[in-house]
Amino acid sequence: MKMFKGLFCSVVVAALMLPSISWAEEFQINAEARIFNPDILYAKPGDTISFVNMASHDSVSVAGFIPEGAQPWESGIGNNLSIKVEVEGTYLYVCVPHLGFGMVGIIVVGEAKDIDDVMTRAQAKLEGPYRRLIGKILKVQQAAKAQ
Ligand SMILES: [Cu+2]
Repeated sequence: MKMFKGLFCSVVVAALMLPSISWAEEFQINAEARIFNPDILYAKPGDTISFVNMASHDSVSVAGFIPEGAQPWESGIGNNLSIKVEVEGTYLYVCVPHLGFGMVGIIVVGEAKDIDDVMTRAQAKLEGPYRRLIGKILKVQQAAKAQ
């Protein structure tokens, strides 16, 4: 019995230590008036990101501007939404009702290795208010170069 107790304690201790190595984080992106805060979020594969305070807002991933194999999302207006990001790369999203105000954001999962390609495609393909994303892509690009 004593041995089992010792073994049990070892397992508990090991279980408590493991998450400190690979613990997935949870982030919140708060919808505030006409912006997402933060508008640029850095996360890791496996992390969860929640869009909160979404009354009158939505969060919609931009088609063609999330990594290949990643799940697109669309919260619907007024709905909070949690997504789990698994695929490394750059994700662009917008709030459709407030797109004209520049209510757009970027999630970078892992390293922003694809950011130059994203910028090239964004300049070629994004139209109208979607071009508000280009300034934010530029910030991620500059941060990646500064490293
Ligand atoms: Cu909005």
